Amino acid sequence: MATSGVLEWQSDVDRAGRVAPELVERYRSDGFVRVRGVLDDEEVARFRTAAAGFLEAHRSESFAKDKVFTQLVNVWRQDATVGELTLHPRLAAVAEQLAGIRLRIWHDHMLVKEPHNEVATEFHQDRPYWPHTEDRHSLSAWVALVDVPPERGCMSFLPGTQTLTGFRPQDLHNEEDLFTLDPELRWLPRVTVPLRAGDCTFHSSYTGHMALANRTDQARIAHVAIYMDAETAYSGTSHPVTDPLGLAPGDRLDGPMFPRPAR
Ligand code: AKG
Repeated sequence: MATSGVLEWQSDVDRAGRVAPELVERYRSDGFVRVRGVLDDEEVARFRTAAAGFLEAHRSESFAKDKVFTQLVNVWRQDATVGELTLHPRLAAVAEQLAGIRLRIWHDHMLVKEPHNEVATEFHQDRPYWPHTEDRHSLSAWVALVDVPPERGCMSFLPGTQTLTGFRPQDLHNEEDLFTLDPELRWLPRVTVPLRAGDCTFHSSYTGHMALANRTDQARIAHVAIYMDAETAYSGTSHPVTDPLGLAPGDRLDGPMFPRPAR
């Protein structure tokens, strides 16, 4: 257990993935919550080593081609150790308590802000990008594999925005874009959430969020497991994860490409 002198850092989750009802309530009212100590020190070291190795071997395959982040998608299908993290039963147990429904993996991605990338990920919602229909809820588990203070690029959230379900996709390169859709959102409190390695934030796919720039010498390595309602169907719109699959609108997003996480 690490102490900061001000805070006693501790785990918010037991080995089986149970969290206190207050955390579930906080997630449901704010649209995000921090869960400390989802991974223990040994797990952090193992997953960080695997993620860093995968990053070195695959950096050139980044889906994002600019300085915002290096983005490696569906790592769980390519690296067995990182796959254990994506399908981690403790992480999934927390996600299902927060969501209150059965979930599947939509996809994962490793999001790395390289040292001194100096570029923020601007405010956006996730769900408008996704080709989903018939879903009741979806959420991301953003796992810090290194310490992520604000200066290394932690996330900030707009509490309560998980109820805003009608917006078009927003440009995460454009600081203004979300606020042009609703100028009132500019005046909401912005909650910035630093994480120690092994901590996690969960955010609803409709919650407005951004990540600060990395202004440090060390890479910000985050691994994000994204969960969708187990009943989700394909809407028919284009997305890099579903485009190669030859799906028809209305097909269920299930089977081995969209597994239920490990139990
Ligand atoms: C997400 O996980 O939905 C994000 O937008 C993360 C942004 C980042 O880590 O830079």
